[in-house]
Amino acid sequence: MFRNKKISLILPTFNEKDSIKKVINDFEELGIVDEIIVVNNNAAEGTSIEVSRTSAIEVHEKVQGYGSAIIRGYKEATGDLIVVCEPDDTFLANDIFKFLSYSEDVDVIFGSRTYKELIWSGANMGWFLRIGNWAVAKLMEMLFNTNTLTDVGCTYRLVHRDVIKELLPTFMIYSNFFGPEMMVRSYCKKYRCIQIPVNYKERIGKSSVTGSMKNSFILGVKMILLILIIRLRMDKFIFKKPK
Ligand SMILES: Nc1nc2c(ncn2[C@@H]2O[C@H](COP(=O)(O)OP(=O)(O)O)[C@@H](O)[C@H]2O)c(=O)[nH]1
Ligand SMILES: [Mg+2]
Repeated sequence: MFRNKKISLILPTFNEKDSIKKVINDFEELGIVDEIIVVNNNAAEGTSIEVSRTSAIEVHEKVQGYGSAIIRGYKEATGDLIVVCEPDDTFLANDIFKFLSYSEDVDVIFGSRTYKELIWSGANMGWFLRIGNWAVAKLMEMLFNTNTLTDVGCTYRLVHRDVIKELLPTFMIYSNFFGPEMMVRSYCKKYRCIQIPVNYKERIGKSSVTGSMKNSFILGVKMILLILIIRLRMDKFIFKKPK
């Protein structure tokens, strides 16, 4: 609980068998998270056993995709404040306090992984990803007239339950570029949003999204197109929700 508000944590998982238990334990130790929901998205064998050794609840989402897993978690969460993080040990559990401290001021809080001082050695945030995220964030900032944005792909976020319930029907992207969609949908609905710096560490295990420069480049182009398409209100003609 945080000031009488129930806290839910969502951890989507695909390939984090070797780190998920540690990450859950890190959040458990804080003593403030009321509900931990692991969304098993056809995850690596052995993941469920690791989760069963913790207090987390596991749900299985069959539709593949980063967005699909997070959306499922949002549907399951019962807390007043809903936090999404990753079980690959790239984020610090302790950073949840930074999100909570702003939760009384605004509706949605996005993390940013591009602050040099908080990028740990070995983290997958070299110059290309850092500048790329920053550039796409600036495009969003300009087109949607937002506060300062410096990242579009950070999973670590906090949203109030009533806000996410209103946003859920607007989501059309269930794949790897769900992150920027959630941002622009929040701005379109005129929610109060801010972005805050978070620590970003070396991953345990291999990344399945931004592991190579080629994948990151393709993802970046898709994100730019998505932002432009939503700005031009063409999304309903171009995207289809999976059944
Ligand atoms: N690539 C991928 N990631 C998924 C999927 N479902 C859930 N995820 C989660 O999305 C998060 C981001 O993936 P990750 O490989 O860490 O990418 P990175 O953070 O860009 O290096 C992790 O928590 C994954 O477990 C999926 O279908 N594909
Ligand atoms: Mg990751």
